[in-house]
Amino acid sequence: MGKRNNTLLDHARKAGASALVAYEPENLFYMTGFWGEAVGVLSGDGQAVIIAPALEAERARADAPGCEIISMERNTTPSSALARLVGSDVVCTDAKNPADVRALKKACRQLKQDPSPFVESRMIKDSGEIKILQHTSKVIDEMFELCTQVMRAGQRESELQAKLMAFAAERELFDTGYRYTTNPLIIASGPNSAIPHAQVTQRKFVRGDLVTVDITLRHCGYVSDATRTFGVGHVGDKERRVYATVKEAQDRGMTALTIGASCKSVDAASRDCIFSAGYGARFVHATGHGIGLDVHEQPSISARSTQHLARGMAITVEPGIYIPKTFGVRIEDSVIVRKKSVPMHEFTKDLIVV
Ligand SMILES: [Mn+2]
Repeated sequence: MGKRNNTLLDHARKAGASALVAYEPENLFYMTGFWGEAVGVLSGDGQAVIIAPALEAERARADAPGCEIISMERNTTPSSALARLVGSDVVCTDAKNPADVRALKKACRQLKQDPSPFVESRMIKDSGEIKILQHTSKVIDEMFELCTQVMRAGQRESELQAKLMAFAAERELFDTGYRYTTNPLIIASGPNSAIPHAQVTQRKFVRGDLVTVDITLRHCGYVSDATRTFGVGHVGDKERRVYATVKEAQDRGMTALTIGASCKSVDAASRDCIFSAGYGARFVHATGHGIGLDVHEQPSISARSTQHLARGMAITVEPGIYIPKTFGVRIEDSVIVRKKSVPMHEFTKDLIVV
């Protein structure tokens, strides 16, 4: 935690602040090791303090043994505790809730509503974080393996999701709580696969379907994300051509991914390949995104990104082609950026027909 908090304070200083206050659970966890309903305070001396409602105090004490825990009544404003801890500081915070912002303004010398120190620090993963991501990715690979064993024509999307989530839960991989879909996974069959963020339905797989299986799960706080597209029974020529194009685009994105490369150039490597094949307009999202304590974090691997890749970033490369109301293909790996980046996923990207 010590090293991580020094990094946080370095980035706070760059933002013109001397202390940090975290309200978002991801940032609180990054700062303290405790994921819960509480406020994390990091003052200039590098010492993190957790202000937690009484119901969370015991868990906070167990998960963040290095932190002082200040227990208080739920839904009361911790103004006096904040004033004592960071009263003379310029404070950077991720707080969005107006009541939290008011309390902070009252407590400290100056407040900056600027989450950038958290964003910047979290973007580069340390070896402990990378180990968790690698383990999570390995379990996701096992889930693709499970798909090849259990998927069959006549099975519902929802049935496959249930099987996969049981497998995941037994291995302590859980739903990420991503707010823009209501299902833990994306299992999109036939025409549903033309929708990048399809909801899981009761549709049964039929011979000739492509099925996109996008597995985004959290383990020990960290999210890994990978996608494979399977065929059911038989795959037509057009589907095979589109699959080959996406596979080539994913491969080119992976090859472009090196320390110092612009995120834009990685996006272009994938996008140009799809464009040349005549499907430019059918690739309707960015090539990738950062992963970590959040499903989508910085950097963004998109055409408009101004960021560059650095050692230790964790990102996805996930081009796709979506033919409305017909079918779609997406292939995605999570990767740690190194001089020569290698994906964290080993499950084949060749088309598997079940
Ligand atoms: Mn993704």
